[in-house]
Amino acid sequence: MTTATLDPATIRREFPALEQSINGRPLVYLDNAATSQKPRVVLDALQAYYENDNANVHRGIHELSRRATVAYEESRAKVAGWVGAAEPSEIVWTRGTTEAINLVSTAWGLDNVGEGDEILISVLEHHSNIIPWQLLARRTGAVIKYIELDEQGRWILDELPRLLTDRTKVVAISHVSNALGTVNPVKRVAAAAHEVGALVLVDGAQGAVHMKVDVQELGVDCYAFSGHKMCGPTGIGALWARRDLLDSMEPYQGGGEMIHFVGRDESSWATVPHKFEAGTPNIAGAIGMGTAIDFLSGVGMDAIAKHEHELLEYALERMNAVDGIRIYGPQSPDEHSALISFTLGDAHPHDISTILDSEGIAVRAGHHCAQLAMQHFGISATARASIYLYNTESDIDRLIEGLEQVQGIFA
Ligand code: C6P
Repeated sequence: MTTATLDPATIRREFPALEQSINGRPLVYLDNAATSQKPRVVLDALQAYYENDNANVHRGIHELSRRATVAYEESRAKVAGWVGAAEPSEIVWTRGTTEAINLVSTAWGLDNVGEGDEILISVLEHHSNIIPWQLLARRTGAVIKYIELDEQGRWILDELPRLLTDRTKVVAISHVSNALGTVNPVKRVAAAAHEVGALVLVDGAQGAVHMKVDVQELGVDCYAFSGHKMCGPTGIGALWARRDLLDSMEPYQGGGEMIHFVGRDESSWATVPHKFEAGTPNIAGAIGMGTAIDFLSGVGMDAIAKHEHELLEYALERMNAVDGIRIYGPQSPDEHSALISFTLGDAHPHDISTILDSEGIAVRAGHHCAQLAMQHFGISATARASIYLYNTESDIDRLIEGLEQVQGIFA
């Protein structure tokens, strides 16, 4: 049942991993952008699949295979509903966001991008949305262009008319930055990209996790996301793409399950989405991701977004009062997802993370697989606290205590 508000104390009880102590202190988990913790229902669904229904999908005539196939395809339908796909066949299971982007850059890119064509990405992208396009450019002779950032890590869109040309074949952009938390104006860029006939791919790894996503409303062609950042298991994710686009693409990998007929010289392919799902898939992972969607839907995405926003405002206010702190990314919480990237005086982000860990507080430190964004600010790393539905004000208070300790050591 959807509720307008959420009680994190109740929610936390669903997550066994949150019940432990680290270095003698109750765990404060603020590394959700890297991966979220998993609720008991997801863990139970994985166990139940292996205990009761374990069989390969779309292959057996027997009862276990039938059950596994039904659960696997039901999960696909849930994922389709999660992002507003027109039909479940528009969802291709992948290992995660990274594989979904590589699928498009390879299967679509090699047939549609040629020498001198242009690929537009942004300086804010995760390496998963840079390297696949660099590989494509290297193989085809295409050129990569960049949307630059302003001093708050927002895209500079005044340049868009110059950046988009009749050679632009694809625009690949993130919905939400994992390095700074910026919520990007994807819809606006997608509309401009379509005017020059470019394909629009969105890296939704940090998007579909925190907000209701409707790919039709966003007006994009492909949306890639991962299960493990939204309470699901690792090793599973999805690519949503328009059906006609998927139909027009060659397979990404060859093997079992993706064929219709195999001959000695020529073979034909299964229909979409199976054409893109060679080999035995991550069946348990897919079922777990569907269960995670049920769980998040039960809590209510509006309630989750509201809770995270309130916590973000609280965290920004308290963190801004810490002496020597610098917070990167948009200063307004309205342009900001529930993730705060920061440095503190002369303390190296790795030292910040180590000291916080000694207090049982988990944050990430490093370049966050976004080295271009770090270079934009002339730094090599930040510390990053990322919030999810089970975090509380008291988690933020513990973070502040930890930061004061760091400050004391490096003063
Ligand atoms: N970011 C982080 O700590 P995979 O690994 O395929 O599930 O997701 C890759 C990915 C792509 N795009 C964005 C915006 C991401 O945040 C991530 C994963 C993690 O920020 C691990 S580097």
